[in-house]
Amino acid sequence: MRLTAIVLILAICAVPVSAALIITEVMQNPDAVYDADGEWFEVYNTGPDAVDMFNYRIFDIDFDDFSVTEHIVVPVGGFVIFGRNANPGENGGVTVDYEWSNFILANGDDEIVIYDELNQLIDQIMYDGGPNWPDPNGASMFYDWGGDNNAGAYWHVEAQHTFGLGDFGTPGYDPRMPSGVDGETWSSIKALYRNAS
Ligand SMILES: [Ca+2]
Ligand SMILES: [Ca+2]
Ligand SMILES: [Ca+2]
Ligand SMILES: [Ca+2]
Repeated sequence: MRLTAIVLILAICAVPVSAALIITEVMQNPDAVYDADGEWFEVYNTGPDAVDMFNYRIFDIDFDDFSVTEHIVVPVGGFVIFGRNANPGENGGVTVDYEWSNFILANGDDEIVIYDELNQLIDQIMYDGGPNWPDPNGASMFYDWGGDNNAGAYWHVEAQHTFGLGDFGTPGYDPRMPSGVDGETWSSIKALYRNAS
C-alpha cells in the first residue's frame, strides 16, 4: 500500500506542472450585508512560483461562469480574494482583489471550479450545504489543511475571527495554516487523496 502510494506520487510528479492554487475559504452566506454584495472566496498559492490568473475561468456546474480579465497575481504563499462586490463600503468590509460578474455562491449546495488559461483544471470544491459540508450563516467556511480540499470533512464554520462589519471570516490570511505548507507538501496530500477517491 505504501509502495503503491509512493509510485502514484511519482507518477503524479511526472505530469507537467500546473498552477498550485487551492480554494481555502468561502463566504457563501454573509449576514452583515446582502449576499448580492457580501459573497467572496479565497484562493491560496501552494506552489513555488507566483501565478497570474489572467484568462482563468471560474464556474459552477450550472450557469455561473466568468473569466478573469485582469492580471490577478497570486504570490507564493499568498492569497487573493474574489468577490461579488469589490466596494468594502458595501460588501461587509472585505478587501476584494477581483470583482466577478455572473457568479453566485448558493447557500445550499454549489460549486467553485477553476480552470487555467489552457483549460486545465486547477482546483474545485463542491459543497453540499450539509450534511457533509458546513452550512454557515454570517460566517465563512474555511479549509483546515487536513487533506483533499474538496472533502467537506476538512471544512469548518469560522467562529473565532471577524472582519469588517462583524461577520466571521479571515479574508486574505489564514491563522490556522500549518507552517511548511508548500507545493511539495500539497502535491503529496493531493495525490494521496486523489487516488483514494
Ligand atoms: Ca445571507
Ligand atoms: Ca453558483
Ligand atoms: Ca449566497
Ligand atoms: Ca482565510
